[in-house]
Amino acid sequence: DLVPVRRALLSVSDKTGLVDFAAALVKAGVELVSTGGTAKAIAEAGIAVRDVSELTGFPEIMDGRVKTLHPSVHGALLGIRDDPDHAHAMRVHGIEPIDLVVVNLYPFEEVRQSGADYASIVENVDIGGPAMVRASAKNHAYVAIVTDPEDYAPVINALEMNIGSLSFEFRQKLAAKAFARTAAYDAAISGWFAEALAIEHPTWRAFGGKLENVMRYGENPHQQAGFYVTGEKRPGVATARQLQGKQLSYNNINDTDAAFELVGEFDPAGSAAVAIIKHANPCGVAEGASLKAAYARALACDPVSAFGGIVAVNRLLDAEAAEEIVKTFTEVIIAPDASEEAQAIIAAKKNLRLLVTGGLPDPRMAGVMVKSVAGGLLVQSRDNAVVDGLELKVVTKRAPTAQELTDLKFAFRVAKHVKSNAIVYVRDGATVGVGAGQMSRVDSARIAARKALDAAEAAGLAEPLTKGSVVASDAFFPFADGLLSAIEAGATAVIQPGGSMRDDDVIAAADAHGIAMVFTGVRHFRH
Ligand code: 93A
Repeated sequence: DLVPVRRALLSVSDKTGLVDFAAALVKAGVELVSTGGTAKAIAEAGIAVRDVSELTGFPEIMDGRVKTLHPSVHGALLGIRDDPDHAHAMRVHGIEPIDLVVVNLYPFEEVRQSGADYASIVENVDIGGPAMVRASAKNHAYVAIVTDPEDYAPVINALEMNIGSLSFEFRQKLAAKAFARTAAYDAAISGWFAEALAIEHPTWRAFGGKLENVMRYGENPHQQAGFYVTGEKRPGVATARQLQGKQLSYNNINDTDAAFELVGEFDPAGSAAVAIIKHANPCGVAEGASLKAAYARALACDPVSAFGGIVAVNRLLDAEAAEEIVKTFTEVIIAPDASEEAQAIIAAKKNLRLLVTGGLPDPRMAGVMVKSVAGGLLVQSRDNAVVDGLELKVVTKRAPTAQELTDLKFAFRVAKHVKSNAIVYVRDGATVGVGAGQMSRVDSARIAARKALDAAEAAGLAEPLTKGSVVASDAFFPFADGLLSAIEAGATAVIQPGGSMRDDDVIAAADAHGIAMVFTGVRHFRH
């Protein structure tokens, strides 16, 4: 399967290593044919090279748009040498066979990155180059195609080893690489169009799922975004029916998902529950006898942040709750269902999106979560641990009271849905302070306590609701300081995974203040 390399066609935009490679090819007895700029660079180095117009009998025309798109070139690349008809056609038409093709394409990607104007970008869409690359790669039974300067040295080595020939295996590998290059090149071009027209970006498809819609923009206005559905049977933002309002934005979908997953932690048979979400974190979660009562308490936790938030409820949205919710500017409401009356109330707010899901997600259900990192995807199973299924261990002298224990579980359920480091204060089935997303746990504790102070001030209360509250931490306290900060804020009981090297210090601090503390043994990091 060794094919001797007698003639090479070189046409490269990136001229890295070109002259050395050309010289080595000539030394190996290869005749060189080349296009305008490439031929010039080779000739200037004093290396013999024929111009491709000599082969085609045709000059480069249209500013180079047509230089190699000619039967003399493509016949030389595509002809099956062992086929008598093909060989005959080559003889009759004077087509000189080409055994090695060296092409790298117009730098479309770089030109596009450089912020060039539309016409320049279009001009850098290479047509003749990919045509030669694909023709040679198709005909790899006879032709070797080199698309990467990194392969120049291996080609010369192989030619030396096989006394002027290349093996089939080598040509096959080069062909595979060539098609990968033209595929990536075309993806870059169609990606450029996708951006300009706000249509599906070709690279998104690699992540799977079915395209539901292309958003006006992503997390920020200069980012493109699409929403793909996986088909997972789970009541939630991807399967919900939108009854009214504008199209959901990227951030809306992300926040609505966070809201509904959180409210799914609360069994609607037990009590009504409401979660208000901003930037994927809860700014208030509460249970109540009715959704209206629960909403009022959720809102009271942080009324400032709730402005422009997402509201999720765990029961059929009724009229009295809808009436309360529309009093605050809200982006999205998501509910298992909504009564006709509630729908009519919401209809008065044209832009407010109302989503109904037909049920609640099961927090225990297994599932997959995907996150992209530079050059890769991180995949993990969904955090489906729920506090009711955990064995809680009292580690302090004092055990929590029944009311404290109920609130501790509530707090831990919420903490699972707060970005780490998460600290959640709860009193009587409502969050009264949430500290989210800090790099230090003690900062989260302080922020949560300070927000409770602000809320108390806004409500005209004498003291913050953290006085006599319980507190949850999504991961263990590495030191006693975070716990001491919570005690200072007025927490009387604590729930946390435990497992720190300094658990003994933390337990001693709790005991010294008469605090009840339970360990869950399970951590709820969320990033
Ligand atoms: O303008 S093209 O689409 N039309 C062609 O016929 C053609 N032939 C080669 N682009 C064409 N090429 C490209 O020109 C090659 O892919 C290479 O990137 C470049 C080399 O041009 P020069 O040798 O003039 O520097």
